[in-house]
This record gives sequence, C-alpha cells and structure tokens, in this order.
Amino acid sequence: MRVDLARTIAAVALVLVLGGAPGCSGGMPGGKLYPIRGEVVSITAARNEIVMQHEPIAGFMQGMTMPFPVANRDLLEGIEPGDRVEGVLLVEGARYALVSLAGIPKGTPVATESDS
Ligand SMILES: [Cu+2]
Repeated sequence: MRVDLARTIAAVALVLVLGGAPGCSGGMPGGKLYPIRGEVVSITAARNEIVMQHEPIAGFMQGMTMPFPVANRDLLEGIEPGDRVEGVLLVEGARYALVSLAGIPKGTPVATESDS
C-alpha cells in the first residue's frame, strides 16, 4: 500500500508543532524520515501509541519491539494487533513519531536481524 504524501506532510507539520516522545536511540539533528515496517504487537489508542516489532531501520536502529507515538490518531484506524504494517517514522533529535502507517499483506515476513 502506498503512503499518502499529503497526509504524511500534514502529520509531519503536526509533529513539528506538538513534538514527539523521547527516543530509545540518539537520532540525528534535524527532522529525518525513515521508512519503517513491522508487526503490530499492541495499540494504546488513548495514548496515540502503538507497540511494534519493527524491522531494522537503516541508519537509525536495529530491529526490535518498542512503542511508537503516532502523529495522528487517525493513523491507527483499521490497524489491529498482529497486522503487518509499513509507514514513515519522523525522527527529530531524540524525538520520533510515526507520521504514516498502513497495513500490508499478512504473509509479508518481518525481518528482525540487524545485519542488513
Ligand atoms: Cu526500535
């Protein structure tokens, strides 16, 4: 599924205003977008947060299971635990947030090796 660019840009603008959550990894100065893919472990809609087992993110972090704040609660619509998803992660300094998220076919394997 393709990422909706207009929606992504709107979400990025929102994140820049509201800020994200503290990161588990240092990150880089200035906002940077990373494609991300993984499997949903759990969703805390009340906190706009999703726990994901994500694949290695080239140049940012290795594969792991961790929570991600989402820039917009709408991104969690139709997403359920066990779903394979892909999206875009905005990283700004030590803050990060998912600015885009969409389901991908169930059979898509999730790589957790960090030796990409
Ligand atoms: Cu991580």
